[in-house]
Amino acid sequence: MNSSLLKNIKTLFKDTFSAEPVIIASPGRINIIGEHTDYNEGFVLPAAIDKGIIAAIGKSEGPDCTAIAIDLKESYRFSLKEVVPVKNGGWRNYVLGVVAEIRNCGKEPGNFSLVFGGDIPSGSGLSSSAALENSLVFGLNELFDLGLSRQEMILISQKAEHHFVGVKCGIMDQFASMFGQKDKALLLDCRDLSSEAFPIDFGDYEILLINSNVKHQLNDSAYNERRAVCEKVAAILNKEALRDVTHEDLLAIEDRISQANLQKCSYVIEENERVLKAVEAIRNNDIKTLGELLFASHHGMQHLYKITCEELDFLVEKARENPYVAGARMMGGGFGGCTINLVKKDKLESYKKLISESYKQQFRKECSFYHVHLSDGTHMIQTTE
Ligand code: GAF
Repeated sequence: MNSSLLKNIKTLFKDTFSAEPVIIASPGRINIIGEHTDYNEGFVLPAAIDKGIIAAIGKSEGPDCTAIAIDLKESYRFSLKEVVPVKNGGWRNYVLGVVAEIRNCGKEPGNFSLVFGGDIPSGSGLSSSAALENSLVFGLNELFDLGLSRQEMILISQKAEHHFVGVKCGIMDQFASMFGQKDKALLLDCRDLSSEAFPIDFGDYEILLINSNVKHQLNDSAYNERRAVCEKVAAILNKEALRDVTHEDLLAIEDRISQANLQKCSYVIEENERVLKAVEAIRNNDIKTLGELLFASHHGMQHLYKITCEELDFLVEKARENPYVAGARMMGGGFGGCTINLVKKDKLESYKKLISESYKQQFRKECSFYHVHLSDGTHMIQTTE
């Protein structure tokens, strides 16, 4: 819990609005492995982290709703009579989208006031957007007694992103943010949303996130294009999703799809298999195998799925060369954001020094480092906290 952020949000809310708010903490996520497998109804291995969004939400007596983004020092007033996407609306569309999708479920929130802020830089690939969506739907559910289950809430968050932001995301981010558990990772089957939370112990190694500080832009059509390719190939094969497709199936339609699309689908099939192998490796405390799977995942995203960038490839290459890093890969949607690295605990500081110097030399800009702890999902904070 970021106590200074919490204090600032509470103070601003109190100074601006008269109602007593509910305060919601909603975490971002990491993903150990399983990238772009979620919308193919496959497996993912994410965890919620101790960084995310804090939102104060209260009922409003006035005729409108007001939302304030404390970090950006921006505020937005809107009427529940007109909830439509705003062109280039940024964070506003997450807020509007959640309201619209709650209504699509037949529930009616009243006018509200919202102040929110976070400690994950947007564009770092740690799912600040899912954290924001979840905090709002969770808060409105509390405030207006809407009777939504956690599962209904994550589907609302996901649809808000589809319809108001324009990203056809899978369910991993919203799920991890909502259902995270302290010190545990979640093996999620994205087909039926069944999951298993299990304790993570990397022994002598620790997770280090390195932000390339290249802002990833999910609404970049590249994400939606990848999804469309996967769905098209599954449809050609008469399968529900790529989850059901094998390498042999792909070879059978080799002359009907481009080489590039065949490679993309191969990546998804392989990545799905890697998730299950990674779970096995974690259960056996086999960090070496887990690390190799992370490197292989990055290799697939770089050469087959083609969603990395120069900076991410550089960071993973450096990790590969270093004997104290068991594995590394880019994380999230791609084209920027963070790499996840498994680094020997007693070499962390020297590794960070080495990377920050070489990254600066190569790209004339800084990378940033984050240490994260696995934490609980979206929850209400007692106001005495
Ligand atoms: C983004 C999406 F929001 C997720 O649903 C997932 O597809 C991820 O990219 C890639 O694994 O974070």
